[in-house]
Amino acid sequence: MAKPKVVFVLGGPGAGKGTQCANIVKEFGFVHLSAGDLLREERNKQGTEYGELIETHIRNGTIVPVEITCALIERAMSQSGKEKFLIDGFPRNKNNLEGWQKNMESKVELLFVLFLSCSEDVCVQRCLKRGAEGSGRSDDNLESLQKRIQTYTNDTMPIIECYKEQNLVKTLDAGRSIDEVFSDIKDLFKGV
Ligand code: UP5
Ligand code: MG
Repeated sequence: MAKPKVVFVLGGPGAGKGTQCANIVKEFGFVHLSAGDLLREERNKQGTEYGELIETHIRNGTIVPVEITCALIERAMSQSGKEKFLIDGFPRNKNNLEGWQKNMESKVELLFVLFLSCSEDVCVQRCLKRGAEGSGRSDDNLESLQKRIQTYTNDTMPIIECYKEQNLVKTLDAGRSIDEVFSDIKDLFKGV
């Protein structure tokens, strides 16, 4: 049987990963797996042993150990029964990358990495706006956002660089309108 196909979607907080993944799902039939959403769902479960640990990382903008995140992703992939996945917001640091390489890399076909590139300022403003509109996310506040940006710059950018060296990264300017960004995304997904 063919291996499941994967596109990683990376970019800073508020770059539009979730928004654009929803658009891609509608047009191209991928399954959207947001690592952040999977972690928030796990945190909210009754009786999970990881709830507190996940919440602490989310508030501090630090990264949950890969064993937890990768297991959630793998489970969601197999439960879906589908074969084309957008993995949104993962891998975000060296620990994530190494865990993925060890457990998952050989089981999937990585098509490319979609990098939604966006200025720090725009990222912060979008998340603050979402928070003010009642997102309910415990990390949509200035203090958490400063930490999320720091983690993104220090830990996630080197992972994107690593994939760039393998010529796997497709970069788009995500500071534009949702429609403008999606119009370019469509060109990238045609024929996938
Ligand atoms: N918006 C979107 N696009 C817009 C546009 N072009 N113009 C104007 N507005 C736009 O969008 C954010 C907001 O901006 C929305 O209000 C949207 O309408 C608007 P969204 O599509 O949600 O952006 P996204 O990039 O998905 O932002 P998100 O906040 O989800 O990104 P993060 O990467 O910060 O959050 P995530 O959920 O991935 O992770 C949260 C935390 O979980 C991490 O900080 C970490 O602690 C933990 N985590 C891990 O530990 N490991 C993981 O593998 C993943 C997460
Ligand atoms: Mg998101």
